[in-house]
Amino acid sequence: MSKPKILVARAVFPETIARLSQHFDVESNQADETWSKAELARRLADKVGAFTTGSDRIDAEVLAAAPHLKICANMAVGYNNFDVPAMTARGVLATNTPDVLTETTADFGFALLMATARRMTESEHYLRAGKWTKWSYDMFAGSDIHGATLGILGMGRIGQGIAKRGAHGFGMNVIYHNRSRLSAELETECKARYVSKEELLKTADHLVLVLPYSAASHHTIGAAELAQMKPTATLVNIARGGIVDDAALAAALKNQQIAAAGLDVFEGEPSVHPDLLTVPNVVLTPHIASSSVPTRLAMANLAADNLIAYLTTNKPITPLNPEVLAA
Ligand code: 8YV
Repeated sequence: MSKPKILVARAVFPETIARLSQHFDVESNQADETWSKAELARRLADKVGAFTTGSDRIDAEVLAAAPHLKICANMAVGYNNFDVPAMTARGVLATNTPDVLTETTADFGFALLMATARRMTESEHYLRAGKWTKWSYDMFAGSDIHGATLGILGMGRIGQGIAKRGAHGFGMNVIYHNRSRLSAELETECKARYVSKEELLKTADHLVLVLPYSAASHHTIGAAELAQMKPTATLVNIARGGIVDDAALAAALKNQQIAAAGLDVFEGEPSVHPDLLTVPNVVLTPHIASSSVPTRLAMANLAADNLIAYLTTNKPITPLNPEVLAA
């Protein structure tokens, strides 16, 4: 009997391909070519499953070209590349990779915060450029992490991980805002106090964004919000491009309306707003918050396991639209 056909839309660990190949006839993109949406749709025409990443858009148009498709397994916890209602309407299961990346991503969020507040990349560029000729009393003087007020916008698993690092590791005063308030037990565990968005913006010394992207969270931080922040504040975005209005942020950094920003995600990435590339008080990284070797492997394996579990036993591990199963 021939094996079911699946598509792996981007290059992944060879061991993940090998694992999938035990169950499926795998077409993979190990060359890591950049496929257009039309190309992705064309390759999905005869597939029952797809292994996707955040760069692969699955919407009604793609689904219309993939009549046999039963599941798209995203190697990401975020899934704004999926039109989930369109997938549900077509009976296509969506899965993501929660939990396995929480601690690694929280580590990175904290690292980016520290690099930003303490001006690490700016000072490194200065040193590499041969400009360091003497000690100065205020050389790259930044802001403190310990004892400062850490604001977190979006208090899911990753936000909680950052809160715990700040509160327990660095003695920070942690405040947060979220669509829904955490239980009293979780607030105690994270040593975090719930505040309004306005209070968060006004009182945070360091504001970290960890909320999911949707039409509702588009430009959650724009010119008006940046204007409410302290002039000494730092802003860190490890969530998604589009949550911050990058043009407004570049202007705020240029005018020193806020002190600095650390950005791992960008509107329209991998393109980066040109003004962000010219301001010195910003640390820029190419969407790597989850990128430790063990975590990326765990994410790939969970996406693969979702494909295997659903297509062989009908029991996916981390479904996003379980109503498809009931139907
Ligand atoms: C991924 C991420 O690297 O999991 C997420 O939501 O943003 C990252 O961990 C990226 O989306 C690739 O799929």
